[in-house]
Amino acid sequence: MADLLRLLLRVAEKAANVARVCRQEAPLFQLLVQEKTGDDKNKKFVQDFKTLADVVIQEMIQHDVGAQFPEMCGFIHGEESNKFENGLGESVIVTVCSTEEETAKLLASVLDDNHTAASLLAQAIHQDPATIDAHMDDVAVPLSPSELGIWIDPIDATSQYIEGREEVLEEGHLFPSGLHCALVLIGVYLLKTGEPVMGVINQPFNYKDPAGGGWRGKHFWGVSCGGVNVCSETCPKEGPGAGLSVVLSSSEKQVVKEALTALCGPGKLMYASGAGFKILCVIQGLADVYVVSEGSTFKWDSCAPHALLRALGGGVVDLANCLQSSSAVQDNQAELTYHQPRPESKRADCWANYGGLVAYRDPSQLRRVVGTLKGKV
Ligand code: 2IP
Ligand code: CA
Repeated sequence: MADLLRLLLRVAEKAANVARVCRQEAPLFQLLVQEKTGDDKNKKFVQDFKTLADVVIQEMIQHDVGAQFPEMCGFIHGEESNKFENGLGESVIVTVCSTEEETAKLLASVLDDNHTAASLLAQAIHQDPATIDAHMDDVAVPLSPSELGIWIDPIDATSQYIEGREEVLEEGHLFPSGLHCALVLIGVYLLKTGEPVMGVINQPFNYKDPAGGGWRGKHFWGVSCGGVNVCSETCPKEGPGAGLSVVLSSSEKQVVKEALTALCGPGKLMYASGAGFKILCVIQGLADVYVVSEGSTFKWDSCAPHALLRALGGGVVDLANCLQSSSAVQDNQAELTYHQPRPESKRADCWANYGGLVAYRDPSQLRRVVGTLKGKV
């Protein structure tokens, strides 16, 4: 497990490099945005963006993990399909080749023979990132890679990534939108039970050097398995008697917003972009709870941060399930799982967190939220 964690931290850092390169090179960035069509379309948006960066990052992670752990090859999945269309309407399957030159050649065919752009991207994909050590060597988790599956969201909050607004983050403050909401999410789950056991989150745009040195990222990780719970973050201390703080999508239903306003302390109902970013806010203690009442998030959005929350003693539950039966909350039966597609749904929809979700650190806060929403959603 320590080897896998180390590898995921490295590939997530590589992914963050690709995300940064794609924004730095303006002509490259222009070429990258494409509109999603058909069943892959996230229902929530009239327009959604599929970027070549997304596809390339997902393929790169699949390639690197598959190379070190061949037994995991068929069990690494993500949001994107690797079929990409170039300006001439030709369909190209984007993959990572064994050499930088070959990858550059393949990418050039998607980038309408823009060899400069293709070389820049290929360079970032094949570059070795700095080693990130999680100091996990002394933690023994008896799991073999053949028991594990992976969910990848190459860039969550794509709309914020594309819009590109820069914020200077301050410790302890939730900044609702901007480049920092874009995250690379890699979650590992047990194939048999669907429990999330390891998560790596990379925030490529965490800090911008005011002296012009560019963007620096930040990484977060957690392992929760067989009694082992380790996380790069520590559980924030609760302020005495403070009301609950909740983070929501700005497009959340009015009835949910109203019900939670009554439960939250003044100014403690907040809004933010990005499903992964909102769960990260709960991990970091910037909010106590994240609620989504509809099936607008997917397995690749929640798997990685879910593992971190479990390592901190919290979790992510199916909201509909909790509202139906109180015992589901009490007996820990409502936690989201990641191994089974929803029957009779197509493509992306079969991996939606269909019943909505609640992400929490403290189970007693989860119970308060569920109690408040009962009969109202
Ligand atoms: C999206 C992204 C959106 C989120 C949506 C996700 O993933 O995180 O921001 O909506 O649920 O599926 P909201 O910000 O309203 O919570 P992606 O950007 O990868 O499509
Ligand atoms: Ca996403």
